[in-house]
Amino acid sequence: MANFVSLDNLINPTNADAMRAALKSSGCSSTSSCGSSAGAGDLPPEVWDRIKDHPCYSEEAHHYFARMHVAVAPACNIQCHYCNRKYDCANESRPGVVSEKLTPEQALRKVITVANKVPQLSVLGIAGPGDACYDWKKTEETFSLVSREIPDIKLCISTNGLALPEHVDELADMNVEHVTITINMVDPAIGARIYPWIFHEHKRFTGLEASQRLHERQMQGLEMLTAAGILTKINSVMIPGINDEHLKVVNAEVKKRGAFLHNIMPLISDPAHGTHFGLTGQRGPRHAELKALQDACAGGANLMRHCRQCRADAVGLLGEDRGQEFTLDQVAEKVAYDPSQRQAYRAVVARERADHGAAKQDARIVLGATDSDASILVAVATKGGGRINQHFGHAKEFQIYEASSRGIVFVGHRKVADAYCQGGFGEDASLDSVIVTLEGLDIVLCSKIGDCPKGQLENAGIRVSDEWAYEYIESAISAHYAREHGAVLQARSA
Ligand code: CLF
Ligand code: SF4
Repeated sequence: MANFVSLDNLINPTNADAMRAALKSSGCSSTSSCGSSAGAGDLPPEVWDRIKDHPCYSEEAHHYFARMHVAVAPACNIQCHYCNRKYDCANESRPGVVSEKLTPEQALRKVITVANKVPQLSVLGIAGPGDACYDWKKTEETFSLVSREIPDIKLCISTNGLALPEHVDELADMNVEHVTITINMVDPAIGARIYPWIFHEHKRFTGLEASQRLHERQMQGLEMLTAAGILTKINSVMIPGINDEHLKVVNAEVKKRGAFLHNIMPLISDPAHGTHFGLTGQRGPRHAELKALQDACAGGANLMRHCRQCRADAVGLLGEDRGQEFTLDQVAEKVAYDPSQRQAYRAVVARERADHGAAKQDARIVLGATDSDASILVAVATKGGGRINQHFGHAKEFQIYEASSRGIVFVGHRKVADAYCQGGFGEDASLDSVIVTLEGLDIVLCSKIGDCPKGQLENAGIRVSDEWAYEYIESAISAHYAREHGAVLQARSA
């Protein structure tokens, strides 16, 4: 096995010295000179610098960095047919859902508490549970309080766009470099099927007029953000039969106006949520439909494929939610920020990233040496750090990669209803649902799996391997691909 620093090594030590010790004892032999740009890709350096710690704006960063949302903005000025903010369940992950709303002062204490305990924290987002721009005073006050205490935390908001234009200057002044607008249409006739009403300039609008106004404000807001140099991400909810084909047009239109990223997310629809779409039986897209739409948009605005559709009070790496560890009753009345953990973690990640970059480069060489047209889909169980470091039975989601001789691309994730292992024992009922979730994939890579579930998965036609436990994801996938498709493994060039 290659030398490595596991994510557990990085985050479990309780102080900065312990983190450094973990790095020192890892025996990692690579140096930054053998590393590639480690995810910088072909972005201008100044842009990479602004996204390299943002888990939503950089797929690579989401292996290392965490965001937290504070639910300070409950009021909303529009109604979306997929939203019902009254419903809450601590186990549920979808936008608009929170367990408790916070005042800006409570939010500050919570952010400091999380920053002291979660060294991966890099971004503070306000994503409702209503609209961050409409409930502006609380958004503004929260950002101002937090940035005074933790100046290096990135500030990020998500908005429906209706109240955005009047706040763009203030966002730029507050150094908010990342804004998300949810744009589901550029055709008001389609919008009328998604938005029953909006509230604007002290009046309520319905039907086509409502969607027309919303559309105009969204486009204006996007253009203003682009002009202000703010990196804007567009979130779109894919609603089969309503806006699925239309989102290709949305992709082109937002690209034209300078959007940095386009995140096409599946509609979450369940009658139990009490949303209009849930109650009327509007279905969400299947995995393959979502992927086909994302693939069809390739070449337009850059796509984000690693979104986890977070709750408005989410805390942690994107694939996990530690919000329940930081409810208000667990936050002290008096808190003081201690930057040492976050600083030490960043130093460790810088080293780890260089090594990961080198591994990715090696993987590209291995794949490029194959002589095959095959394209395979690989599911990975990971706790972060870009490694295969999670037991099959503990995985609540699998990250999905597509590999071919052209390279390895992250194409999404699949959540499982319940992890297979419950309280130390495998659950057959959970395994059945995991098997359905993994349908259509070529192989699952994890750090460990028992013979019994492995056999049952293989009977269902799904291969699983723990041969590459704790390796980098790309190293493992390329080695598997090369073995199956006839390449000769090449040694890393020094
Ligand atoms: Fe939050 Fe959104 Fe900022 Fe990220 S989430 S406000 S950009 S810090 Fe990220 Fe969550 Fe997807 Fe949003 S995974 S729902 S894209
Ligand atoms: Fe819900 Fe957000 Fe839509 Fe408002 S903009 S109705 S909070 S999803």
